[in-house]
Amino acid sequence: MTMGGQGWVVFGAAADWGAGRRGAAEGPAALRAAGLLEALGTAAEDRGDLPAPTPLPPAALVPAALVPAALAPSALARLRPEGPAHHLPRIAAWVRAIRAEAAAILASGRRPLLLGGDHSLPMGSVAASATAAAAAGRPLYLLWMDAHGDFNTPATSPSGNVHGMALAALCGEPGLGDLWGAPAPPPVAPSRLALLGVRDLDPGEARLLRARGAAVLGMDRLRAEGLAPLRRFLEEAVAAGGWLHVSLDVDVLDPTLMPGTGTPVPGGLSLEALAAALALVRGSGLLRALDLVELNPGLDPSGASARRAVALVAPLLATPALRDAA
Ligand code: HAR
Ligand code: MN
Ligand code: MN
Ligand code: MN
Repeated sequence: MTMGGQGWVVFGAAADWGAGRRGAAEGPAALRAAGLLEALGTAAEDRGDLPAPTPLPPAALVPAALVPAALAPSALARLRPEGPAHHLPRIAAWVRAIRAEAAAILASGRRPLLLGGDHSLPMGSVAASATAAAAAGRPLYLLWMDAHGDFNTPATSPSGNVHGMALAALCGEPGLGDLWGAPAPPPVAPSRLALLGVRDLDPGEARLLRARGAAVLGMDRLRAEGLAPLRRFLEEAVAAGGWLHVSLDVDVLDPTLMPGTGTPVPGGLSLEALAAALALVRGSGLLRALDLVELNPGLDPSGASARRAVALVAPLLATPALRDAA
């Protein structure tokens, strides 16, 4: 079979405005230096890194409820980055650029692989997947592999860091203003969302996740049930004729294996467990888009973190064919 119609197109977003510390912007270069493209083979195309976009005017983004009525525009500018969603105008510009790139790749019948960068950036790539799936009449399933829930809003976030709010915003929770511009993407349905490997939820996001009914396959559940809940999630997606987007935050791995990430949390996945989960994803034949985010190579001078990330995703991307190319 030919890979032309379903091959991967890699693009980088060297940005880390959504994270609490700098360094994830070096992720794309480190992943390439660790041999990502060689591992993907000749079927993949590398578009390089997106140019840094110009930040949007803050006034377009601040949700009305968070802006005191009498605040002058100059004072508004000073709300950043100390406000409830740090660096939002810059992040929104990146999100829009990433959405456009991923949408163009999907429209060409190929599959986008976003190299981050921090985990706010998939607000762009998942938005593209949601829009394209809706246009194709397919339900979008989203698998968020992460130590964290990323389900805060500016109102619940303990940090103001937007990478901890990305998934909530994608599910339609308010608070980030007109992040995407028009047309807004269809929200991800929490009933078609699974979080895998979670072990660090803030109280507000834990309540919100529970209220929305998303499947939280946390480390406690994985220890008790293994990958059976993930298998069921993927079977449901297959039965529904869905599309699958996987957003892989490298901090899902245990920090002893993945020290090169900005917000490590002990008690994470082993290499074997993550490889097994990704093998299930591959076997589903549904994978349409992948994000590989939160690698912060400066925190692991040995380079092992980047090499592990490449070794883990390479077999996933060798997926021979989609179940249904429609
Ligand atoms: N939950 C914390 C917050 O919202 C930490 C979020 C850290 N997020 C990431 N991406 N590294 O998963 O601030
Ligand atoms: Mn900041
Ligand atoms: Mn994350
Ligand atoms: Mn995380």
